[in-house]
Amino acid sequence: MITRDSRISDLLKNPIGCDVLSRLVQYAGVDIGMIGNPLIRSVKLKALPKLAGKVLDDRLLDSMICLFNQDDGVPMPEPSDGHAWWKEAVVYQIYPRSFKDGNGDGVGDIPGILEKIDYLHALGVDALWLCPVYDSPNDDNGYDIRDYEKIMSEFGTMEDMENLIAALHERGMRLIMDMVLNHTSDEHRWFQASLHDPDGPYGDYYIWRKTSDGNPPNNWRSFFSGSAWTYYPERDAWAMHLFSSKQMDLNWENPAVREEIYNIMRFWREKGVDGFRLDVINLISKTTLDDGNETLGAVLGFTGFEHYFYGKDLHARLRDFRTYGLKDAFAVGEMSGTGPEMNKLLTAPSRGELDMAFCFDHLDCPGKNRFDDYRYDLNHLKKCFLEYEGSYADVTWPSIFTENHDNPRMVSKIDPELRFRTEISKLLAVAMLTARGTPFLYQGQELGMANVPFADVSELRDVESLNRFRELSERGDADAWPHILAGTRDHARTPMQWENAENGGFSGAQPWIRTGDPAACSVQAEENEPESPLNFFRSMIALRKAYRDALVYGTFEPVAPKKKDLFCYYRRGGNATFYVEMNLSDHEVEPPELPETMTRVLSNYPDATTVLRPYEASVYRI
Ligand code: ISL
Ligand code: CA
Repeated sequence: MITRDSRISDLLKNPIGCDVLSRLVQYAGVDIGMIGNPLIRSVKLKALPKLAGKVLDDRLLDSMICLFNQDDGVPMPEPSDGHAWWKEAVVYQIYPRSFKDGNGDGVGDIPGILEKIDYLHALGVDALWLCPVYDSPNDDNGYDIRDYEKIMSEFGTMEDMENLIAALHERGMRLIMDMVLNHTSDEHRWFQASLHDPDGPYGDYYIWRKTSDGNPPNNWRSFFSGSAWTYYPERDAWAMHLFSSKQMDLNWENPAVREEIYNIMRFWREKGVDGFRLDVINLISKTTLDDGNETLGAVLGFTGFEHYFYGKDLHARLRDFRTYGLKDAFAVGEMSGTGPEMNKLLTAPSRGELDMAFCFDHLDCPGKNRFDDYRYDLNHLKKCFLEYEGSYADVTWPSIFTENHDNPRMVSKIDPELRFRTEISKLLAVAMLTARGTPFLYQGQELGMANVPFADVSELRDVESLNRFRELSERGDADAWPHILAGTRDHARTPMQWENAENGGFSGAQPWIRTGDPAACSVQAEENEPESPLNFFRSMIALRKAYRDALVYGTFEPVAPKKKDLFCYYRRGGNATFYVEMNLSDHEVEPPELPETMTRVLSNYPDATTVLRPYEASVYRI
């Protein structure tokens, strides 16, 4: 048990304490070495409010202590292994709105995906993850679902969806659907019934609170700006929305809500869906509705987080969800703000909850967030991957990704001038496809697609960016635009570049969002270029598949892990050993000396020399 008399050193032995402390240190950009200092380790928790009262008052300390004790007595899961299709798969994430327009209306759709299925098959990917394709008013491009059992009309029909599932299965490929279960659209029939008939069967499906002073029930902030509550005069009550004001949080405390959710899952399992990506699934249990700590809120960018990012009923809910909803379907949970120890408890096979977690620690450098304009240092990626693929992977299986629909393009984060676009995209292919974990590639990543020089806010479409820009501008923030331009999720949402043609060959009509730069990279051009990122990704995927025992299930043995700017390791298994060597910087570095005679099988430079050139990345066979 952690009490007010416990010391920082006790906290580090507590899995939740350890995760929370290292997250805070990372967000604040403080040198992690500080925690190693014996003086700091001996500080008692009750002294913290005196030392850092502004950041950590008594109330926050007490709620943190509750959080640390939440899993008290729960043993940490033991190391485990075992084979599974989803460990071996290379997954490809599709943002359907931007992938391929099949009917010429400027919006990507399911027939468009079907058109390109052989492209994906030839790339060698085993499974597709589709961002939401359900009926939705598109306040957040499908993450606001109006009907879970209907396809969005812009994307096609249920028949198109069934055809896609069949076409994938015919090719031995699988389908992972995105499931958004923390919230529904305010246009969902449940919400409309809840709003208009508080005493009816849907009255308690959402998180409603009344207040008498005209203020929202607490100070929680939405991830997409403003309060996390909207007042509805129809019901004279406030409803919670952690995301946009059209994404209403479901009340998972209500057994009837959980039953509905299990039925939705059954519906899709029966359609033949193989797995699910569970949107912000760690947010479903709200421990209390008390005010959040304002200072912590200012650091994180959203107040209230400590009360729901690892809520007290999360594990119990997920266990039931596994039993009655998921059954044997694969499930990867999007976890925002949890750390590796928590994720082990959420995903280790012995725990009967989820199979895998998306963890975001590696996406931004310490002290930085997505909206900061800075140059990403690959040494941070290395630090995180060493952790994921090392002791973490002994216990549960990591997900490996560097891009998705919520983040700017990684090549641009590392090298905004794109001097080394090709080298870096191939380096990322090496890092992801030799990793001990499941690689999730994001559409366009295989081409080296980069950030887009949006001219102004009129070119943006994302609700998060638009709200944030409005909020900052209203505050008179002179840096509103550079800030939004650095972090907007729209960088990843411009049309897939199929050809160097108008609209990148994505559509004959004006696309719903502007196109990037199809002259810089496109499928058509890269197909014909042997040294292109596309062909490199293909070769890397093929290598991973041919040497599954080494490159998927094999051991991960870092070489010279402390050497800055170098990321080197062995992957060994079956009868094969591979050596992976990467220069993480834009200058030359000395490679470590190795005794073995090795054959270079793949590299982003045509020939080997005695030094490693900028972002040089190679895979050797021993
Ligand atoms: O900052 C965050 C929390 O630490 C966010 O990144 C949060 O995790 C993320 O925005 C959640 O994303 C998912 O749910 C959203 C949706 O807009 C995103 O596209 C989806 O990936 C709401 O459904
Ligand atoms: Ca279309």
